[in-house]
Amino acid sequence: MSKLPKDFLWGGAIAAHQAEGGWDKDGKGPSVADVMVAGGVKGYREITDTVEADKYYPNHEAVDFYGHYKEDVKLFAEMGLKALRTSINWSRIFPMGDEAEPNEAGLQFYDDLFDELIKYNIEPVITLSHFEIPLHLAKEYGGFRNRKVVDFFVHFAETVFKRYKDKVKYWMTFNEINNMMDYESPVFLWTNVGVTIEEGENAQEVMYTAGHHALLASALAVKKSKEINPDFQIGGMVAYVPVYPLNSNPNNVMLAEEVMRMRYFFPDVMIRGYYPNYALKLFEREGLNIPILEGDEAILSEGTIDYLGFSYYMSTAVDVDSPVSDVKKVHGSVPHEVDNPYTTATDWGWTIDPVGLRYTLNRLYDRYQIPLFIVENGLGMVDTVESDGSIHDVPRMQYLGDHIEEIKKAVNEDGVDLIGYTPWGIIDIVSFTTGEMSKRYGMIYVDRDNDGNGSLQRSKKDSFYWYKKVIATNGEDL
Ligand code: P53
Repeated sequence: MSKLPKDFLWGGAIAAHQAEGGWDKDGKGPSVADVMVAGGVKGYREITDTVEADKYYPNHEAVDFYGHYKEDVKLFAEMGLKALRTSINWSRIFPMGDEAEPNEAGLQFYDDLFDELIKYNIEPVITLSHFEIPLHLAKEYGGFRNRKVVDFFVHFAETVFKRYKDKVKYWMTFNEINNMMDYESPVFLWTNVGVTIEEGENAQEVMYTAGHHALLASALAVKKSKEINPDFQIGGMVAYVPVYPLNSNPNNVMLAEEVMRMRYFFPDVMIRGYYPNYALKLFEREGLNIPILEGDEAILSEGTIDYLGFSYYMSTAVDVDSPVSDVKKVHGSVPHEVDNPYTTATDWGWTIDPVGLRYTLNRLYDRYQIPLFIVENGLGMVDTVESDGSIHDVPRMQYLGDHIEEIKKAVNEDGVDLIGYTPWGIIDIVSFTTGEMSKRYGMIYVDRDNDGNGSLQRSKKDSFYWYKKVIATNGEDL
């Protein structure tokens, strides 16, 4: 079988709020992530009004990538990473979000980080908004339900595009912008767009309003970016969890198709530059009043993205005969969801389905015909440290290897245009959905537990050596 392209971006991914810590260092303001206490597999993370003294907020210190980045980047280089995906912590640059002038110390941190990456020929792949909206914008403006926040985002984007125009080529606007489609679970609207639903509000209408504003913000940022550096590659980013029909019942096939619009709505607009008919029909049918103003259509059509980044962890299935369900899962729920008898699941209930990744690559490439980038994939599991300090994370290597096999088929047999692969949590970080440290994805272990104890010392898991070999052989030796 022929190899993956020579310039394939083998990498790793993290997000600022889950890795950096230093939540109030050097002028950083609090973000929406800084008021989220730890939860668990069974319950959502509580979102507090302000930072409360007697509560534990795992993102405040996280794994202190802020203080350890040089050591960590050196380990990434040793592994052979060609790319590191992370995000710029918005409230490090604009502590409140609505300032005219940025915080120089925050900008300097990312200059130093990008310089360190470039020193080792590691391409930075940067998300502008990965659940790190300044808390002030959420509290005082209502987040992206307020159109003013679009301007603040664009100002932030323009500031960092200008500052890093010679250091960063690959950008993404919003991480998993489609998470907010699960608007009945408070955590997704909060982290995606800084929105809280008030008593008596039509949550669907609020979501599409904030969603429209986020789409405008993304499109305006894309347009602005090209004026700053026409070589920039600006992507969108979605959480892609394919929804299968449970069986060949035509009604299930159609149901799966409809439910998949939860995944497609945002990229449809970001890639085609206009609202799909199924959404316009929904607004009409449900009587949703979405503030699409004159001129917005032009903004959307002029700010289409260059590539689509996506996360892939799992698939799910639906059945018309199953109730819409009020079981809300911490990782997001879809209506009529049922267990798929053909897939197994992790301890956190995320199904394991490598073939689903090849299917995903094909569905997305067929639909959009633009380059794709797998910017998250991985297995969250409990790691055991042996008495000699070694960590034999066999299931992780198995999971990643099985997925890489399917990636190779998608590229070599199906002809999908794929930029790269950056497995999630390349170094252990705080889990987004649960706030735990024990749900680990890393190939580099960090000594820290769910309560914040531990030396923060880094060590190599077996998967570190394994992934190094995978990269060195361009995916041949799995
Ligand atoms: P943790 C749902 C489905 C797929 C990916 O999650 C998801 C979600 C939740 O929105 O989120 C991404 O740490 C997200 C990362 C996150 C990662 O999945 O809960 O972009 O920030 O850490 C893994 O295991």
